[in-house]
Amino acid sequence: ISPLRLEPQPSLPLPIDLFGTHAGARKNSTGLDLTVPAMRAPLLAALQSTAVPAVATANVAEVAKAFQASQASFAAWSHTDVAARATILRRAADAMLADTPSLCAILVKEAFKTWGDAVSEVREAVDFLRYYADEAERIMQPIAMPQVHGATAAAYTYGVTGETNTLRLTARGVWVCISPWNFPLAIFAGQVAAALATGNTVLAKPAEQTPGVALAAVRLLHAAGVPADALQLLHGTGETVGAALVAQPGVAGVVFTGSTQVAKIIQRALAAKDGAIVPLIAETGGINAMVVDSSALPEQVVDAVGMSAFRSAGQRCSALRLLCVHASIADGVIEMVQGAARELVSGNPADLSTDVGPVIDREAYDNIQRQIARLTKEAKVVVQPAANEQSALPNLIAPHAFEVNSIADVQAEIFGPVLQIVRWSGDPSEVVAQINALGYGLTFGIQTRIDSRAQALAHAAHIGNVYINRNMIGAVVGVQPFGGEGLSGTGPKAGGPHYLYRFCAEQTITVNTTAAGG
Ligand code: TXE
Repeated sequence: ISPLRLEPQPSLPLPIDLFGTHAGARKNSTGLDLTVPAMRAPLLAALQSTAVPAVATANVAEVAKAFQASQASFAAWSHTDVAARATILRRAADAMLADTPSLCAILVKEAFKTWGDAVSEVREAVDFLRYYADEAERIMQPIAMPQVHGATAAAYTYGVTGETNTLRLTARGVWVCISPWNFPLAIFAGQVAAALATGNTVLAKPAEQTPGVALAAVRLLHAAGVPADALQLLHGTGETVGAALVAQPGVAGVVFTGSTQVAKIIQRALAAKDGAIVPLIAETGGINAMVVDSSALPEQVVDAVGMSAFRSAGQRCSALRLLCVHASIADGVIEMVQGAARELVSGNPADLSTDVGPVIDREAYDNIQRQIARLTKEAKVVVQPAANEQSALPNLIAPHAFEVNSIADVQAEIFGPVLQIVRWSGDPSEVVAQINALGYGLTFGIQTRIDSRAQALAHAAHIGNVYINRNMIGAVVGVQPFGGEGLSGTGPKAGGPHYLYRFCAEQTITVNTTAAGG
């Protein structure tokens, strides 16, 4: 069975004019200097030579067949030694790294990533593969449990003699991996690698906007040695293929990144199924705030805002949405935000000097424009692009900022380069309480020169990732485990030491060593 029938994909309307426009290009957000010819040349060559792979959508019958094939491949893959699975994933990581230019070219053409964002995304995907390979090897060794817990037998009531206890982790079965378009390679690769490293088999459905880069990644994983049936790719919309995957009887788990609304749809669908209680790992959006007190350094704040609110066209789940600035420095900070926003170049992502590319599609564009129109009426306009900046490319939205009256006015996540700013005075812990009340809990920034306050506010926030005196972009694999609370997701954090446990079943084996045969 091959869910990957190839059909032409309409090519994307990107006016590519690379060679005339990159004179004077600047270091981009990753710190990668694309003005260095040796770094730039392979990327630009790949842009010319790499086409976005074409894909075909699956139907519901194909989903069911793919599921059966996945179940059939589970025994062999889950019994493959963890070290062998890890070796395969590391081989795929090496291949992915070697393929950086062509993967970047697909990300630029298909997801409208800037070059800097594309390069850092490939690196993140590579890191996910390597990290989960290492982690699986670390955690999947059986643990011989002690006969008595604690330093002294006297500390606990019970100990055991005459038996051994072993704790082991095992794969659960077929995992459904559903990924979004905003990190169509890194999130996709992370989900898939976590499930495969732990011995599960995978049915993956990438976002319908970005199927090509997922297909390119799957080809590398298959070539590295992942059996075809252990990793299958199903393309189509969420409502059809996504829902059909979740509905398969016998799904062992679902890992999802996307909107809160769809996470809840999946949770309800899983709960309604007969049979086992199926785990869901969901990573969703957030109304991410930054609290700036009167001691903060305005330059640092504004750097953080430029990076967090507007880069990647605001299409990161971690992006800053709400800047809460102390009234005593608000005028100065707002003026600097206006200046910083003017500095950002919005335009063709294939152009090396572009900071902000188009948003993913017309639907996203229309949604963001609706929110901009509402805020233009209800709030004070702080940053608005010139008309010619807006019309340079289809679906381009240059940075916007609005001043709103209160935190409670901010009800929806706007998944685009739109910042809301609110002034506060009084007790900063009250501000954190209001941010907590929004119900999301993904990222949170604190800007202050008072260390004790920074720690107190961080501890008061019901938020998964807190960034003190820096920007709020960051999910460094193995260093900054990433994931939220409340409406922002279930955890465990991706790229962290607890993530793989959720993909595994735990088993203790107790052997009576005094019995015959023991
Ligand atoms: O996400 P969706 P979209 C948030 C952000 C954004 C919003 C919408 O708030 O504005 O989501 O983006 C699949 N059963 N984030 O529309 O719809 C779908 O096909 C099973 C946050 O892209 O949630 C895609 O593969 N699957 C974020 C995936 O779910 C379904 C990243 C995500 O789609 C389905 C992107 C269904 N019923 C968006 N419906 C982050 N945390 O990074 C859809 N899907």
